[in-house]
Amino acid sequence: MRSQVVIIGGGPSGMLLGQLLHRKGIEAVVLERKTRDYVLGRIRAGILESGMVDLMREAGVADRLDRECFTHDGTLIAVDRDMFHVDFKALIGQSVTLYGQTEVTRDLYEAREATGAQTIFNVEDVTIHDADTDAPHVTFSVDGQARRIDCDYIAGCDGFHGVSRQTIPDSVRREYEKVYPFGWLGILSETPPVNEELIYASSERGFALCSMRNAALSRYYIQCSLSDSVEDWSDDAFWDELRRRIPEEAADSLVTGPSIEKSIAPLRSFVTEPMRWGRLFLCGDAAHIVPPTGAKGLNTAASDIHYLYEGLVQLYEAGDPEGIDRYSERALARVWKAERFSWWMTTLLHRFPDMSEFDLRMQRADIDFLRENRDAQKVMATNYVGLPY
Ligand code: RFL
Ligand code: PHB
Repeated sequence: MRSQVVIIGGGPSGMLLGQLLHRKGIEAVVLERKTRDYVLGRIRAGILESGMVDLMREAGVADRLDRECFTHDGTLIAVDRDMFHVDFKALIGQSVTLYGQTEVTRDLYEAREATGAQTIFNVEDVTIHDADTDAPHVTFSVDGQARRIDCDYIAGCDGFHGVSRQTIPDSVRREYEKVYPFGWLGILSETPPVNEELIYASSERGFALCSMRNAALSRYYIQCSLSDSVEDWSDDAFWDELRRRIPEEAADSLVTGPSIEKSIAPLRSFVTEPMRWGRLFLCGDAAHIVPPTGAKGLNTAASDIHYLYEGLVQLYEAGDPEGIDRYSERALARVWKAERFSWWMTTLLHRFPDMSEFDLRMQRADIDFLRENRDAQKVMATNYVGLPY
């Protein structure tokens, strides 16, 4: 079998790229290790930058998003019992969009299915061959049968644990990593959100985030220990702990209920360089990870897809390789700024186990400066709504 592009990974990066390329008449097969239901069952991101929303529109998959999304003009930052507002709209005239990654992925799957483009699920042993030559191919097995696809280009959209990144030889690949000494325990519950906008809360018991999916579905997170498991946290224990970490007015109005999903995610900052090797391009979590504090993971995946898509269109339509040749450089320039912002927001708001009294005072001074200084708030707002592509 032959395809112009093989996309490894049917998460949001791979499906968005597939849909954009399809609209330009560029053929791409998607290989996904899991089942469709498994992929659509993942609960992850909630906040979309305008760049991501524009890409969804360009891919022709934004009808439901435009109908059902919520616009957030700012966010709340809480410190112990105090709370202040960072008003993105008033500060820089921009907003963010609340629309779950689960919905983004569903819209992309439905649109792809309507086009008849090929997605192969349950693939095993995906292996990339000859990516540093002009004739790469991908082998895999499905239902016990060995398969091969010859192609022009390979997009490695297979997340942090995928095979694409590992295909780049050690002598070429550099990795930069910071592992944080805590995780996030998240729950989804069919309860009205505690507040219209998100509340990012720093407390002496650790970080908490109040988010949502819609008027009847809330998403909450608390910083937890890396040794915790989901079974250690009953719903009641979760709600009690959340109440202790958010301002009293929010705690008093919090509506609780049974969780319908509960999971723990470790926090990590990670970047691979370069993001291209020969005819293989890494996109999204396959190339970089951010801690979720700045809501940048999916959004940074989207900017990668933008650069790669533009590059491939420039190549296939005009025969000009400039865009794909500069893909890694362009993507990384934006990735590192998202990494910095996510690291900063994580450091600002979490309790690290080894913090000294001095470290705590530094953290407090940083938060106070943000509360009092409009320029500092503008810097935060500019990064949070998303840097230009
Ligand atoms: P994904 O979503 O991991 O998808 C990769 C896909 O590749 C498949 N795969 C393979 N397929 C074939 N062969 C192989 N060998 C394969 N290995 C893996 C996998 O099954 C999977 O389907 O990566 P992608 O597409 O790059 O998307 C990245 C985003 O999912 C991620 O960055 C965000 O979810 C991060 N994130 C957030 N990002 C935001 O922009 N805003 C947020 O508010 C936000 N909140 C979050 C988050 C991530 C979280 N967790 C759980 C890590 C909140 C949380 C709790
Ligand atoms: C979410 O709603 O899941 C969410 C929102 C903001 C973040 C992280 C996660 O920073």
